[in-house]
Amino acid sequence: MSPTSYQLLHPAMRFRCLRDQVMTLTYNGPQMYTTFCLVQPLDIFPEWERTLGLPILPTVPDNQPLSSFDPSVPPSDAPDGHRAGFVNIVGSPNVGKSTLMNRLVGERLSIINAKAQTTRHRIMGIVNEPEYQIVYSDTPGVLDPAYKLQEGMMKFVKTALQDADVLLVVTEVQEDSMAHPETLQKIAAMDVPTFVLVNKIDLAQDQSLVEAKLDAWAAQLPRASVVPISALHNFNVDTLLDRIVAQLPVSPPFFPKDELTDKPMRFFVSEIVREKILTHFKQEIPYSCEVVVEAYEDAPKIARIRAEIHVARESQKHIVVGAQGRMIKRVGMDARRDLEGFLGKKVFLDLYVRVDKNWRDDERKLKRFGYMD
Ligand SMILES: Nc1nc2c(ncn2[C@@H]2O[C@H](COP(=O)(O)OP(=O)(O)OP(=O)(O)O)[C@@H](O)[C@H]2O)c(=O)[nH]1
Ligand SMILES: [Mg+2]
Repeated sequence: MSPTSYQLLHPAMRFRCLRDQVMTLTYNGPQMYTTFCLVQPLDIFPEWERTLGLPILPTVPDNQPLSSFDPSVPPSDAPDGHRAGFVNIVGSPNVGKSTLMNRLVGERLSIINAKAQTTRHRIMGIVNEPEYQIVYSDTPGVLDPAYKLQEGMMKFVKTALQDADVLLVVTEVQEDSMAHPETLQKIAAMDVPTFVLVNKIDLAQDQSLVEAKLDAWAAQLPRASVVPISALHNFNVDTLLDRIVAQLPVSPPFFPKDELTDKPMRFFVSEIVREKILTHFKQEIPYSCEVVVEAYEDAPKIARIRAEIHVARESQKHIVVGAQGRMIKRVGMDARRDLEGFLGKKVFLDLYVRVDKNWRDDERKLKRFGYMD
């Protein structure tokens, strides 16, 4: 299909166009009609139309070539000099990406754990100031997928590499190069402002080790700025923020200015439960569990939540439940305590364990859990 312009018949839409598809669409400002180019997929239109309650129609078929479309040009009602952009965080597993994003956003959006592969989704954290909006994305650690769940996780990373306005490549002081060389090559070929953040420098025995790592990364990604940080101890993170803002394109905001994330409350509830599973279980259990919030009743003083922990095998169910239900009780108690802090009210949490045979390789299940389209 050849590129075509479409008009969004809503007076206040924002969009983000990436070569052949529209990536994100928000609508929060007044008085704007806009056109955008789209090759595919057209099947997202009905969903948008339902959400907006408005039609999206092709405009005069001007067939504007995609190459002439510049999404960084602000529409006419962009506040003067306002900057906005997607600042995407990528890197090997366990290097501190989520710790950094939480630090930059100032909220505990992503769960953190000493075990690798803690983050499974792309999680956006939005920082709003009158003169800019930064949309950070935390992503799963890059790896070679061994099963379909990991394929889904790596798709999130792929998209984050494609739509970044600024890229934050996180590594840690012990890491010489990215665990996934193909991704490093991709990053080296990209043409967006890139920072390599050598994290965990608090663990370095001496300064010369840090300097050697900075040099090694400068050699691998010559166009990038290499910055030593400690996300955990908040070292150098403020300076980084100023440098990120300086690289943001001039653009209106992509999200309403009071929004903190793209994910719903249920997502964070399920992540808090999963975090407790990561804390309480070893070996394959954390990697075989998925948490789904089945019911969420939000009363003024109490939230009543029912969540299911899906495991891949019967034997895992026995481990997660534990003798006389002791383990699931501990997970539930810890999760409830955190949830009460997070939601700022009392929480009644009901946890169930359910065997969902080999869900990690079941496309239907992975779609339901949000890992695949
Ligand atoms: N000493 C030290 N530890 C850190 C620092 N930043 C993160 N960590 C620890 O490193 C571990 C992994 O942190 P995460 O933020 O979960 O790492 P991640 O890159 O998001 O991991 P995945 O989501 O599994 O890819 C946790 O135990 C953190 O507390 C740091 O600056 N110094
Ligand atoms: Mg993470």
